[in-house]
Amino acid sequence: MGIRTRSIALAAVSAVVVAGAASPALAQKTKTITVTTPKSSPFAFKGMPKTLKAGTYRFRYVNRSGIGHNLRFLKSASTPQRTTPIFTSGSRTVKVTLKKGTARYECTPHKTMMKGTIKVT
Ligand SMILES: [Cu+2]
Repeated sequence: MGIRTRSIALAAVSAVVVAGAASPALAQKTKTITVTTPKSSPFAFKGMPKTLKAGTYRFRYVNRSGIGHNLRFLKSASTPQRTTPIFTSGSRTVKVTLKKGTARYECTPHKTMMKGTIKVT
């Protein structure tokens, strides 16, 4: 039994480990939804869906307004409370698991005009 035999055996083990890890990770990949507040519409959440299937989502909130905003999901029967920090430029991400019902979201400093709901089916 030389060095060559041993290398082949190790290569086979590595291949099995990689294949086993890749399949479940792909199947459970969290969907990312990008929501943007553009400069031209500095108090809007553009790209926020009106309806979604129940499940876990990553919301990537892009703020191009230069105004301090956050994207906050309010606690309800379908939504746990989750929020990005308040920030003025760039993007932040919030991960949320939605259940069937109505999910509510807002920007905390501007909640009278920056708010909405998602129907979760
Ligand atoms: Cu705001």
